[in-house]
Amino acid sequence: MSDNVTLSLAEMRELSETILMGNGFNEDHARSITDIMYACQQDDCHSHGLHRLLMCVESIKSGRIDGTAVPTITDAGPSVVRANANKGMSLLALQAALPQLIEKAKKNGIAALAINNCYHFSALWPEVEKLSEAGLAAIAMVPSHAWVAPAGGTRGTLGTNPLAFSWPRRGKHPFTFDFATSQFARGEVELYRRAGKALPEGVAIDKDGKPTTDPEAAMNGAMLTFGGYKGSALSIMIELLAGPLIDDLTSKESMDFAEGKPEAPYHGEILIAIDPNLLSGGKAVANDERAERLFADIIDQGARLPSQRRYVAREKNMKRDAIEIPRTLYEELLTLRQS
Ligand code: NDP
Ligand code: PYC
Repeated sequence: MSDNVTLSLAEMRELSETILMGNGFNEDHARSITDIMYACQQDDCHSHGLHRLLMCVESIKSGRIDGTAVPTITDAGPSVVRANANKGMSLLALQAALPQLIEKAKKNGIAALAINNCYHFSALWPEVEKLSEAGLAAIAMVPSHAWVAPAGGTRGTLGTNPLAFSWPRRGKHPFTFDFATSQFARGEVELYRRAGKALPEGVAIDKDGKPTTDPEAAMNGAMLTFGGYKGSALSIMIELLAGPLIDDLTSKESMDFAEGKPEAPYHGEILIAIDPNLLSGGKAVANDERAERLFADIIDQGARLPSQRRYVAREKNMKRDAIEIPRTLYEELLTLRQS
């Protein structure tokens, strides 16, 4: 028997929506959560694909997420939209606020969306990619839980704090990157633990501050930022921009809020959308050509652009109408479907 199970794209969607609705999310939340996991699975981004259903169900079972929360969207200024997720998952709030963010960025050149009071578990690239599909450059950031030690530190203070950026390209998929500012995303460490694999050196320290390659010890100790003090500074910036700047929690405050419950982190998110046409004085077409020359020069050397792997995976998986997940995960998901 294979270690993996193959699902069609429709089966994957059905499995996810059934589990979410069977465990307390209403149809709108189940759809918006599934959309993002579907996108991840389709692009072979496994740490934030169907595996995250486990976190969604654990979170709602802990009794504090509102699986029926209706987000409140506020026009907070010419270039500012605020979305209150009202203790629901972030994704429905994002979905509801996105049209206003796009409209404001196109009108004023730049606009920001602050999402508040949301539980958050997802990858950010589908969000910035959507903004680039609307012709905008975009940045998104979130804190998480205080699992990551600052450079030179010994205990978790920072989150895994992802930073996502996207740049629109005419007739092509956007240039997009999205990564944790920790060496590894927490989800990746979990996948190593589930697979019984050792982590590479330099990813984490144990609870006594000693280097470790044991995923369990890493989860009980602290993870490390990428790029030493540089990643650490970026991570602190994300804490500030997606925390105090938008009147929401830092990773440390989010962890305290959870009171040890196995929930998704609870905090805010910031998205910034920029219109290349207004910012370049109406010369977006000419400047696009310059951006394309930059990309060509990178590819010409044998280097690859971030997201290139994803787009190849997407095409392959869409064509064969199939994705694979580990059999152990599939069996766990079937039990959630029945619960
Ligand atoms: P990775 O370390 O896998 O890096 C991902 C990014 O780097 C992608 O854009 C990827 O492109 C690009 N990349 C990877 N290798 C190369 C290469 N050789 N050359 C050029 N580009 C490359 O990501 P992480 O594990 O740090 O993060 C994974 C996901 O976890 C992210 O989507 C993030 O949003 C999510 N996350 C969410 C958190 C949350 O609180 N919600 C917290 C932390 C992470 P490609 O995809 O094409 O390989
Ligand atoms: O992988 O670090 C992570 C993560 C945290 C919250 C959601 N994903």
